[in-house]
Amino acid sequence: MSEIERKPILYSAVQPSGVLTIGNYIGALRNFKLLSDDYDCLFCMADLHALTVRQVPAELRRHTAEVAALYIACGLDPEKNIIYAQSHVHQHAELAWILNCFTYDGELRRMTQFKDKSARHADNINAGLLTYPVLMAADILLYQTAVVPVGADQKQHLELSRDIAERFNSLYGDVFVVPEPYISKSAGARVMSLTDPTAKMSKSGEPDSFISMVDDADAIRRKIRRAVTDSDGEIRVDAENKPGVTNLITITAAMSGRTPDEVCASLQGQGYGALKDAATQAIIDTLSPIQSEYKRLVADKAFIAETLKNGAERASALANRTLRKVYKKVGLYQL
Ligand code: ATP
Ligand code: LTN
Repeated sequence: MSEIERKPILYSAVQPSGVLTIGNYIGALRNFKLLSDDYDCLFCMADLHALTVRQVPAELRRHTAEVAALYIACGLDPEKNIIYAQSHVHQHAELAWILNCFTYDGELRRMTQFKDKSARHADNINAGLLTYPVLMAADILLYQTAVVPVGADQKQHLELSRDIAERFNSLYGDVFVVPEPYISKSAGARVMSLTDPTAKMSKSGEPDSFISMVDDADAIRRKIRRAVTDSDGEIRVDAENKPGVTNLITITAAMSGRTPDEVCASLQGQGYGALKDAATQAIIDTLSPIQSEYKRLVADKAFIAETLKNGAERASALANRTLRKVYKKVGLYQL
């Protein structure tokens, strides 16, 4: 446990609301292994957050184990890093309640994700969807997190976490570390849907719109072949006028460790067929080794269970210190 206190804390979470996509990989997972050298890291499966949208119980359970296996298959050592499920550490829900009392209704209603998800799930605009960012603030603040790697879509939520932390600290003294966003060099890499390249690729999108981390070569080839492009035939980066082609260039570059310019230069004078072949190959080459490791891990149910148990124990010990301090500060009777 002392090891976890030496370096600054990095916190990240993914909702186990589906199978992770190459968008999650490019925007998040692929950077984590490098970061884990410089930070003490917690990687969480945000299963409580996933409940804000209706889930099939058996699938939520399965996806939670799968995300854990994927984290490890992407090179994260579960001894060195804390890999755990949010619901296994009860302090998250408890701190979220307290923080709810330090967050204003108006702040929550302004959140872009709340507005988007309310529109997409108009039949289920539950209170959890509104208070989602408060639970996220609790996740982060419980561990005295210094940095949170976030994609553009989560920046607003992190700002709110900072506001809540500062509000609480100004009332009760320095209880929370105020977290900084971590914007990686590749933060610009936002992967778009293959069927509608003006929308973000999302694991809860329709099946042909994303490539999952566990898709086989045939599925990858088929989905890329069908990906929306345009009719001008030129391979160049122009997100506004050529979102589909730009997206394929982004994916190819990210998956082959090149810059978008290098990808364009290597395909000069060729058509979209060549771009799609290059994208397909880059994805298959990157995912193959991860997939074989993933298959081995996910089949080992005892190992996954042990990893989650160990992660929850370590996370819980850390979380408890912050929660005790908060309870004391706000005046809850101490036994
Ligand atoms: P959902 O479809 O359930 O809303 P999602 O696929 O959008 O989920 P999240 O679980 O919200 O993914 O995000 C996990 C991490 O992956 C976050 O750090 C997020 O910024 C990153 N991420 C998600 N989608 C993309 C994308 N298309 N491009 C780049 N990064 C992404
Ligand atoms: N809201 C995030 C998932 C998430 C998270 C967090 C990310 C939940 N808690 C804490 C960073 C820190 C998402 O949808 N990407």
